Amino acid sequence: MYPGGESQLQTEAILFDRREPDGMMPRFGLRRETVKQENPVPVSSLTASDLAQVTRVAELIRSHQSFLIVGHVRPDGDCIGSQLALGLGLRALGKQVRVYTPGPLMRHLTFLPHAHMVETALDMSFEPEVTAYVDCGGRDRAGQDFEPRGRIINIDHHLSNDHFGDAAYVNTRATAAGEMVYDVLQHLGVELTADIASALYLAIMADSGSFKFSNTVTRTFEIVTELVRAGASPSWIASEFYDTQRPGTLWLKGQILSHLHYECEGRLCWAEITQEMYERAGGESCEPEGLVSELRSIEGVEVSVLIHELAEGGARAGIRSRGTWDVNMIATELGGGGHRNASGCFIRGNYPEVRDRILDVARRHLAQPPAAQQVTAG
Ligand SMILES: [Mn+2]
Repeated sequence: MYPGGESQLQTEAILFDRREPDGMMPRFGLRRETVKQENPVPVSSLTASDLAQVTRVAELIRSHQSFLIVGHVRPDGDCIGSQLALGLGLRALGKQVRVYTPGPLMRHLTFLPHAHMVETALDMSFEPEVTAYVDCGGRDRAGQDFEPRGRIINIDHHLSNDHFGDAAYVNTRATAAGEMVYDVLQHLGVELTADIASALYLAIMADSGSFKFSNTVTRTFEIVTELVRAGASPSWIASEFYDTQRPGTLWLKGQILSHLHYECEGRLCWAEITQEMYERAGGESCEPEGLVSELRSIEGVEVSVLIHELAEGGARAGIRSRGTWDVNMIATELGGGGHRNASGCFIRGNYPEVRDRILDVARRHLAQPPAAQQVTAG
């Protein structure tokens, strides 16, 4: 099941250099420590406030028996990986666990061991003592119709998260929600099995853009080192996640790439996927993975926007930026949110009008230097 997963690192010791990249608040100070292979030290270098939050979440978990773990609509690798890892970890503690996503569950997310645990239809007869939100920037991210039951746990790394719930662990510096689930499971003393490690590896790999995005810091690699040690196979997970494209996906990618729009002197690049394009490609499940990030990679482009026409009317958009451009501000103004360099929004209404509104807000932000970006209420 895990090609290469059984091989263990033979390294005697690893040196951790806990410096942050320039411009970031130092989280751990500069210190070195030696980690022995036979007895890996858990990565417990959290700030006091992070640790207090993790402790509260862990206490709520310890004192309850049944859990519904919920993620966001259109789950990504971080969402599914984090949900599964938390679900497996709590089961290992003898808890009763159900894992739910409003879906749709794309094919490249179903390869993980125990992926069948993820349900896309909510069993209304299940009455959990606790609902645990994972990777949800707000309660509404779990779907408009979803109502939590029991106490609420909130584990998330989005800027838009308002610390909702009875126990919240919100860390906007975390690479992925998976990193935070790792912290919680470590705190609970859950053994890091190969299955849990693989789910967490997918989460962190997906949200860091395979360790390329600016959210990739020393702590990312410290945790990932532990995951690989526990049996996660980087090559297998990357291959299952990225190398499973359908012909329709590549056709759609070709259509989008040959119809790119450049504005604001080339700093804004946008494209759209209409319902007609999805129909010709073979359905929305043929959506290309990571395409909006690829548009940002074009020389001179600072902000990229990929707009999807929704079957029910309106649009959702992925928005990416590089450097200091804060696309969370653009998304927030459009009723969405996310991270500084990666955000999104979802707007109902007439498609051409919604598309133009998204573009107008993006153009206005790009007309001024990044430091002068202003959010207008609306
Ligand atoms: Mn995430």
